[in-house]
Parts: sequence; structure tokens; C-alpha cells
Amino acid sequence: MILVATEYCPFCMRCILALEEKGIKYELSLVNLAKKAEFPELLSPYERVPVLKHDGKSIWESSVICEYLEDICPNPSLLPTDPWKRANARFWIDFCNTRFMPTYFNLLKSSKGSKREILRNDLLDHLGFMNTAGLSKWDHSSPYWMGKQVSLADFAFYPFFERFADVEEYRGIEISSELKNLQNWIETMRNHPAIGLVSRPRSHYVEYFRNYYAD
Ligand SMILES: N[C@@H](CCC(=O)N[C@@H](CS)C(=O)NCC(=O)O)C(=O)O
Repeated sequence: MILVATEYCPFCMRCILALEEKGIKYELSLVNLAKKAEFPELLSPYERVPVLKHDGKSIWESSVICEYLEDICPNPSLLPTDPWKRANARFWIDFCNTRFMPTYFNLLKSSKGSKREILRNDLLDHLGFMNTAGLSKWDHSSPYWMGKQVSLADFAFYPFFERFADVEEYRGIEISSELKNLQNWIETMRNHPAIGLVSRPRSHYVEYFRNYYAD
């Protein structure tokens, strides 16, 4: 199994986390997207990575790749067994893909001005919603997004909190100390074994993203 990926890609990180958590043997093929015209066969139909190559077939889109990994390797499971909880995990993955992530990247790409302020407030609203609607139902003995077990919902969101220094440092976003559930979840994830394999210090992201996002 080969995962075609690129550095600093939160979507690729989701797949790496699922592969690592499941203990699946894979090869990581890192590509340089600046030269993507040279390897169209390695990209998705949308000309993106990650792409998973397995048994001569290709699978695209990080959320789909993660569900595929769940299908071919159900143990350890990264989705709850209860159908409602399973649906709930998928709701949060959808929220991450359709609300949280676009706001996050639009804020980073925005130039100074009122549009940036709107996006800043939108991202803060999303963080509040995640804190109260997503994470408030669990206590400290159930610290992951869906409870006691890490799941694909954790792996959908975490890559954005791994690099959160970019919105903090360059767009003035702060996770309020009142968002205790979110703070606890971030702490839990930072201590999760698979995260140790992909994480870098905050200062690394501040430096790396300076060229892209500093005004
Ligand atoms: N919805 C896709 C998004 C993947 C994506 O946007 N990947 C970026 C890298 S982080 C990419 O391949 N961009 C193509 C480019 O920069 O040319 C997924 O979840 O896999």
C-alpha cells in the first residue's frame, strides 16, 4: 500500500494517522506539488493528494481514504459501533470538511480588512460550536471526540490543530480559556501516541508559515 502525500498537508496527515493507528504497513511517497504536471498518474482526478494506491487501485479524498482503511482493516475500529454515534462521527467529519476547514484556509488567504474580520469571527464561532455541541458530552474519562476511543473524527480535526500556530500567529486567533472541552481535547490528542509520529514544535510552524501568511 502506498500513500502519495505532500509535506504540511492536513489531509495527508489524516490518512497517515489512520494508517498508523491501525498498524497498517504502507509506504509514504512524498511528492512536490510545484511539479505536479510531471506525475499526473499519482494525483486524484481533482489533481490533489492524498492518494492511496492499493492492489493496483487508487482511492482519493482523505475522508474517503480513511473510511476505506476502516473497511479493509476494521480492527482497531476508528468509528463507533453504535449507529447513532457512527452517524454523529460522520457529521463532525462533514462539519470539519464543509465549514471549519474552508473558513480556516479562507482566513489564512485573506488580506487585511473587513472580510478577514468576518472570517476570524466565523472561525471563533466554529471553535465555540465544537466546544459546546461536539465535545461537551464527554467527561475526562472519555476525552476523545466520540468518547473513550480515538476515531476518524479526531483525525479529521487534529491536523488543523497541529498547525494552529499559523492562525494564532498570523491571524490573531486565540482559543479562549473558556473553551475548556476544546483545550482538553487538544491536550489529549497531543499526548496520543500516533500524533507523536507527525507532530512538530509550534516554533517550527511559526517559521514555516511566515513566508506564506505574515502580512
Ligand atoms: N478534499 C481533499 C483536499 C486535498 C488537498 O487539497 N490537497 C492539497 C495539498 S494539502 C493538494 O493536493 N493541492 C493541490 C495543489 O496544491 O496543486 C482531501 O480531503 O483529500
